[in-house]
Amino acid sequence: MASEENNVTAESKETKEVQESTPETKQEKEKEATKTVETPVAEPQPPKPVVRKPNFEKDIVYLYQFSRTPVVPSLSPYCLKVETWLRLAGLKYENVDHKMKYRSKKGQLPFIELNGEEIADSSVIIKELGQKFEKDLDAGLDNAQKNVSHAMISMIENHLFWVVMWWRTKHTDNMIKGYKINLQHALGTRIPNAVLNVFFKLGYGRKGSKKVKAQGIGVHKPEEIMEFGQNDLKVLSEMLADKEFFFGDEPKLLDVVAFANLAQIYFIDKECAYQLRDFMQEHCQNLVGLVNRMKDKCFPDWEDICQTLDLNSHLPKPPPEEKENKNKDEEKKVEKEGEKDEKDTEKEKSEKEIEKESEKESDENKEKEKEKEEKK
Ligand SMILES: N[C@@H](CCC(=O)N[C@@H](CS)C(=O)NCC(=O)O)C(=O)O
Repeated sequence: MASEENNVTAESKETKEVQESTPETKQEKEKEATKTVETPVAEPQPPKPVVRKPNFEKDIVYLYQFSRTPVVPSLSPYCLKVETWLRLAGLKYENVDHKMKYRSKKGQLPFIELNGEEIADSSVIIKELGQKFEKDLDAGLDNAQKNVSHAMISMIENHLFWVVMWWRTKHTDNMIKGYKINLQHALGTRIPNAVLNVFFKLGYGRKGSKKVKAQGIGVHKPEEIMEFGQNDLKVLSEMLADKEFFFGDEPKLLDVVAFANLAQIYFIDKECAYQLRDFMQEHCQNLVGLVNRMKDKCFPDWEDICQTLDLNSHLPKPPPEEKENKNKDEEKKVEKEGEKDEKDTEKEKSEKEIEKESEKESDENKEKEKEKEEKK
């Protein structure tokens, strides 16, 4: 009620103001009329696309994901899922080398830009691209198979994924070694890897642990979490049995999701101790077979990707001089970013030092107060 009353008051005030400013004399009225005629009528403009790649080509999918690693094309199963799907669907796509700087409006990777529009979240991307380009890997499945696929994808992405995340956040050192992560390259900065690794371990470890706990998996004991993961692998292995792919001779969406997640477990460097990989190798050899089949089918350039860390090894290379100019531009851009990163890191460092100092100070104050109390 009160707000209605306020509206009424506001309305009458407005009317009053309009009346007060209404032109009274004939001259004034004429002046007003000419004003209206002179004002050019603005042509309705099409909305400007709000994209990070303004020089896009029509119907090319621009994929934003993490940088490559020497053991797996993406450390994110969701990014690997989208890229694998794009390749299986045969759509034209280009990875945008953003040095892990951007996130979608939802705050995550992967996202794509298509014809000036951002689409975020692997499932939404696949659904929307599938509809637009009439590509549905699951078209041949019956309803019961589609339901099984849905349940399995949910298990992988909402359960097995978190088991893997838990391990990563608990063993950041092994994660860096196991995936041979080179942060200097990944972020396109000149800050030494030793420094970057420390920040990575603190940031990723702490933030990741919080997320894993909030999700629920992280509250359990390590041996229980490993058992959860092994149970998921067993289910997938039994479902695959001796088939080429989960639903027969051709890969479907479930194969794409399984591959993108199992690759994270299987391709981790052999030198790195990892219980889940050992379990997969010992007890789920058919899943190893599936991972290798998917890799061969969708990533014939896998070795090239892992050696060169090239995000676009699937695209024809530009002629040398064009490439040189492009490289120079990239270098300049990366250099600028590096300088900015260094400043940010310095800032972060001094913030941490300040935090430490104030903690120390408050500890000292507490000590002094305690001493005072004791003297009394
Ligand atoms: N439901 C999302 C999940 C994507 C996701 O969790 N992405 C993570 C990486 S695996 C992310 O971007 N995290 C934020 C970050 O790393 O800054 C999808 O399917 O795309």
